[in-house]
Amino acid sequence: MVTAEVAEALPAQTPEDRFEAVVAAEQRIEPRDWMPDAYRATLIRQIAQHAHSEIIGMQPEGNWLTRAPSLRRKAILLAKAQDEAGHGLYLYAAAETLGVDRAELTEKLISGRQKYSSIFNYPTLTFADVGVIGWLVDGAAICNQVPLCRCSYGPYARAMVRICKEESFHQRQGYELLMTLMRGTEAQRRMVQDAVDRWWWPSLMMFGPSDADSPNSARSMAWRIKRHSNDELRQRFVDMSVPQAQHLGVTLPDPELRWNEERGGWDFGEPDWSELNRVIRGQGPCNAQRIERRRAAHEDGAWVREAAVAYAAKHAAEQAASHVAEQAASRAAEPVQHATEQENGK
Ligand code: FAQ
Repeated sequence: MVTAEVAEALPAQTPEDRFEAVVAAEQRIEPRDWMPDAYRATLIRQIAQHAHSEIIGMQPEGNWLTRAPSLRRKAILLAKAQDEAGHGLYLYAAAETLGVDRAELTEKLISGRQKYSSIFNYPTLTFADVGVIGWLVDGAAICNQVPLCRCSYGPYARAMVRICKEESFHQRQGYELLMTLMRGTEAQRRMVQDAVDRWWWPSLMMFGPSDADSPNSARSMAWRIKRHSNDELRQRFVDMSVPQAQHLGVTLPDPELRWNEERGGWDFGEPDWSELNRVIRGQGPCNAQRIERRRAAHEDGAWVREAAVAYAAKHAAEQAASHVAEQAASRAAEPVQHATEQENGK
């Protein structure tokens, strides 16, 4: 394997060669390194989509903040939504290292020119949905994102390390909520099963289209941005979730689900790809509502951005003025110092 040190030492190395060698050696590409334009564009597309998903992803759960059944559940949910806002911010910051501006990315989201995960276009009808989002949606996010901690682009990989730790906490929170409901009344158990029935297939769709229909996978895997294909990760998620569903006491809504002894994994049915395509195209149950809410929040927040810019300008002007004053004071002190040195016979 070529290491970066070896790559560095190669004579007459082109930037392209160095890029390829660093990626092949499992080292990181950093913001100031040369990178192919298409690599940069792919990262901006994926990181922006990921950041938008975290921000829009607060909405379905936010629906239950004022109606959580206890103060404890409300505090937990509020903390989870705050984590998601934080994830969005790390990811926008990672995207900015590639030379794009966060304001520009937000504009692209609210004008429909950039995507966010299909999963957040489904409604949260009962409080059990909050538990199922934690268990299945965060569970799918973990399966997809743990390998991204080894992504070839440094700032994205590093952001993912912290995000994954928090997602794993979120998943356990969701599972604990569901376990509590399953120990409750018959009506609560039915509520959990109903939520699982509605969220199972959309969770499988989070991994993207099947490998045969995934135009970006091959190149992203060659560049070591993605480390596994969409289908590989989907399989990993099913294998992880089936025993968890059994332990919980719910049925996954897939009649084709059965253990395959030969491959040591669960066989499962084909997701409805036409539904995924509809949701990605903006025709899911809540697409219009999600974007409208995001646009309103952005417009309502205009005064905060203006205040922050005004404060930054004032702070910079104050710093510049104090720098000028310091320089003037040190120039004024110079002749005195010179005279003192002469007096001392230096
Ligand atoms: N939804 O060629 P591929 C979370 C698009 S965060 C919408 O396979 P790629 C935390 C795709 O962009 C969840 N669009 O694409 C949380 C591409 O369109 P484009 C978000 C989708 O990039 C939990 C086209 O289809 N996670 O859950 C979807 O190689 C709870 C062709 O697809 C990430 O973003 C979809 N499901 O693979 C928050 C993880 N699938 O751009 C709150 C990082 C595909 O060419 C509560 N992203 N598309 O026009 C990835 O790993 C990848 O981008 C994939 C897609 C796997 C999503």
